[in-house]
Amino acid sequence: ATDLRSELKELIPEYQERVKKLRKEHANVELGKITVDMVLGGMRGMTALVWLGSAVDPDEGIRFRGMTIPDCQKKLPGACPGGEPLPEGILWLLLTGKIPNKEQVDSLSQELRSRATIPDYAFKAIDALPVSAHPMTQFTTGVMALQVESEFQKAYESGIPKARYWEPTYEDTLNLIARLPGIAAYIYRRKYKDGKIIPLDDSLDYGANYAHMLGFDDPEMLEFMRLYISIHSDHEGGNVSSHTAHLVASPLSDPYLAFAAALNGLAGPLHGLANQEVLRWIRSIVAEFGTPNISTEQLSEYIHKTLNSGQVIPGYGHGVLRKTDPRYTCQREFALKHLPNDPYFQLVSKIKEVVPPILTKLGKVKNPWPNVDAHSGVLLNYYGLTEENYYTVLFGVSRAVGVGPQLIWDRALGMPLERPKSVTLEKLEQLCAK
Ligand code: FCX
Repeated sequence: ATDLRSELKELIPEYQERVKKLRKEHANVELGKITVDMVLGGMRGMTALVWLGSAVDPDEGIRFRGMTIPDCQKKLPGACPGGEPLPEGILWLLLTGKIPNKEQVDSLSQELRSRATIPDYAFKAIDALPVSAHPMTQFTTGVMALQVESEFQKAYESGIPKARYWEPTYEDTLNLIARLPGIAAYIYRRKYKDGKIIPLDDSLDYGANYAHMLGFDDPEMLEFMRLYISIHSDHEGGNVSSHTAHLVASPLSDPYLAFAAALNGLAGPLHGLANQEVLRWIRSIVAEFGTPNISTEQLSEYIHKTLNSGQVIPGYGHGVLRKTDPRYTCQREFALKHLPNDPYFQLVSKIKEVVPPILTKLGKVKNPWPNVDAHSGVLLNYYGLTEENYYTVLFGVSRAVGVGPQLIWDRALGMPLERPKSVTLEKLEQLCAK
């Protein structure tokens, strides 16, 4: 089918059967043991969630429905032949597990544009905040205002049966994804530019339209936005934003409520806000030495200064990854192709040489290598999106493309309310004393 909803509808019975079979025939299969270290250590390594769209291997990094980033670049349709994957293609892939053709992706582009109209009160809700409010605060406020139109909430109130929950969830998710760029662009224009809305361009795809509405029309920037949204979309289910969305949706909170919660998690400096922190840190290096063109010794000295003051090196380390993040690598390749001589890019390259040995020497850092956030800022900065406090909003728009499909599957598969067990500290001590 050229229509995503019909394609999905055909798949649901088969997936439902698979889940039913697992629960019926394998309910008691053990997936590992739970240790005290896991309970006190942020549940690292504890397999506790099902996530259909993607999985992260510690060494290899992300695969979207089994496909690496280079696979996606090769096999998913681009705006032009050989171009970066269109986010519409990623959305299609994550939701259905199938590689869409150009016609399917174009029809999804068109569908998203047709759903993109934002009610005026959403802009007004944002306007009620001072311009000085952090862009992520303005963003969640905008998303909460969009919730007013939730189809799921209306359908639930009118008694929709459980077997059909996925349908209004699909509608909410597609409407949310369609409207996020307009909300996000408005925040950028309001905070940093003239406040005037640049309307959607009917000839542009999703990623290009977002760049356009922000005020950027350089074809290279449009390509970067397509790549950016695609690689930031999904990173399996246990990261803070994805897990939050899934958790909050589990008592049947609608996709807007769930996604606003996810954004609030993304806004933490150890998660999505790290992209902002990276550029801020790079700027502080340049300010310290008066130039981005510094020696290895100067850089090493500055890294030690950051660590000695008790701060983390933003953009380095990861909860799951143990090698360089392929999302970093593909941004580096994009930079090598389009901006090899940019002094900030060269500084980022130097940081990648100097930081890992220093973090390794600390002896406690499990992954000294760069993550996705170590690179995005210098690319955005190069294309004129210099306001780093805005960067996490770009991450947020992208994350909806990954989280949204899972929320639809959660309802299609009848996933229950999430409710793990907790213990008191005394109880934990008692269990250990045994
Ligand atoms: N700089 C300095 N210290 C670091 C570090 C870094 N980049 N990364 C980890 N460490 C420290 C931890 O702070 C911890 O120290 P402590 O025992 O004194 O508290 C120790 O090393 C062990 O942490 P580790 O097990 O390696 O890492 P975690 O799984 O606990 O945390 C994050 C992973 C990502 C939170 C951590 O590496 C970090 O703070 N990195 C910097 C922030 C960042 O880039 N976040 C973005 C991550 C991601 F890509 C995303 O969500 O977008």
